[in-house]
Amino acid sequence: STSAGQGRADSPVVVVANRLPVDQVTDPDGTTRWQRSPGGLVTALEPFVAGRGGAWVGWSGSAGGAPEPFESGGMQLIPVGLEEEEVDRYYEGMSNASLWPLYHDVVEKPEYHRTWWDTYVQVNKRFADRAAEVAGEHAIVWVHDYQLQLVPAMLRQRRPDLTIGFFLHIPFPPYELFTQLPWRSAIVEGLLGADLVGFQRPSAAANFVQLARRLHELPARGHTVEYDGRTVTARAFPISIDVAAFDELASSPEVLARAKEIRAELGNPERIILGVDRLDYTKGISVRLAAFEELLEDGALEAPGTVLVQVATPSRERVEHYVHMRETIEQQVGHINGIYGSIGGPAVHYFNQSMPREELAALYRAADVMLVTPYRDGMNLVAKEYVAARGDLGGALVLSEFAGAAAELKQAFLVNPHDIAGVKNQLVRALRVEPAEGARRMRAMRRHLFKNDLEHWATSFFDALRARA
Ligand code: ADQ
Repeated sequence: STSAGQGRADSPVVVVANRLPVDQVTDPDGTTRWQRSPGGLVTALEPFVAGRGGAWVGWSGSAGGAPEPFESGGMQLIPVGLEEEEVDRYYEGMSNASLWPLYHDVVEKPEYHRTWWDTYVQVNKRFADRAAEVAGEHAIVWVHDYQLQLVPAMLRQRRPDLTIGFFLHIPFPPYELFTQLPWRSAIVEGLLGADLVGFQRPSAAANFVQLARRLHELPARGHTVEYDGRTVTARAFPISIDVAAFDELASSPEVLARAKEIRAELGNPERIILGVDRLDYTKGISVRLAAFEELLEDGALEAPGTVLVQVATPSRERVEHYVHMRETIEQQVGHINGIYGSIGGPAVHYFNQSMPREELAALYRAADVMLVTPYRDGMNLVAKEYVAARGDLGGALVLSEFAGAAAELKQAFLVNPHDIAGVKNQLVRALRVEPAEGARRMRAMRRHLFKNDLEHWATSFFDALRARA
């Protein structure tokens, strides 16, 4: 039993994620209210949680004490409070300045601080406590992402009756990199608390099984590890998007009209190249700017006949790596426009803004080539959104081999983002592809996506987890 205000202790399904599926918004009159988050994950998980007295445990996104649990969209929402210092150490420190770069091939050097780790442990305990309080007898609990890797074991210790799943949205590094982490054993043990550990790619699942074997000398075979008298399964569940919804949005009359308008506002260039990313050093934004600049320099491309539109959503602006990266990118953009731009005709249109989904869909529809060049990415949903948006079978996708999406979108123009000459070649090929050949590639990728959408992902994971109950 739980005390008042902690939610009812009878949820058959509990989702545990860093963030709640709602954002706190303040109206002009100063009153605050909760608004459903725009992300796809919420849409995907809601049907499994809502309507069955399910619960979602997460942080509200602002520092301070936890608001009371409340109901929203048929779910019990259980806020976890984080103090300012905990946000600094658990979220911006351990999660985004240690684990994020380490798990993305140390693209930037991870920092390791014991104070960050101690707070990470403390905050993971808090999430595990809330989940243990709200879960009903033999409930199914699904824990999400790198911020909460200790929760599975902490939860199992409190509630051995539960069936626990974990899904990692980002890559999982090989033994040689992972073992840098001073707290490597604790993380592996944390994850081994789950019955099912899901990853974006089979190689990530294999990395995890190998770690358990080599670091902990545990018996491991294929997808499974024997630990503490239990069998832990590690498997790939590649995440996706709501393909049908995105397809429909992108072919609506409003979006099509806006796509035309965008082209006109850009000065009716012959070719539009597009990049859309969270402003993150893993996304390889500099690489594509460099490739574009060299092609202008070589004379292979000319501005403003060909323009690059780069939309980069502000992200993690208090983490130092991000401040530097933003300066570098903005200098690069300024440099290219200084040399290759003309009055009213920049070569690069750069936006450090978040945009509504309708506007993104219109940009995808207007773009002749979509450039997705991360150095490392768990999946990359932008690539999938672009393909879903091209019901006209137009456009071409240039995609990094180091994005999880490359394993599925095989008909993309694949590139190694470390190889600038290769990126330039593939970009030029994509710009010049014959319409029939472009359509053939797009059709094949769309066929794959329609079969492997977000609902398919959520259902596969829940089915695999229920099979363990
Ligand atoms: P992210 O690193 O955030 O996700 P991604 O998968 O590309 O990366 O998703 C970004 C989302 O944000 C997309 O839906 C995109 O439309 C949206 N977005 C990007 N720029 C935007 C802008 N300017 N305005 C509005 N929306 C914008 C992490 C992992 C990924 C993994 C996902 C899901 O890093 O590898 O695919 O989780 O598991």
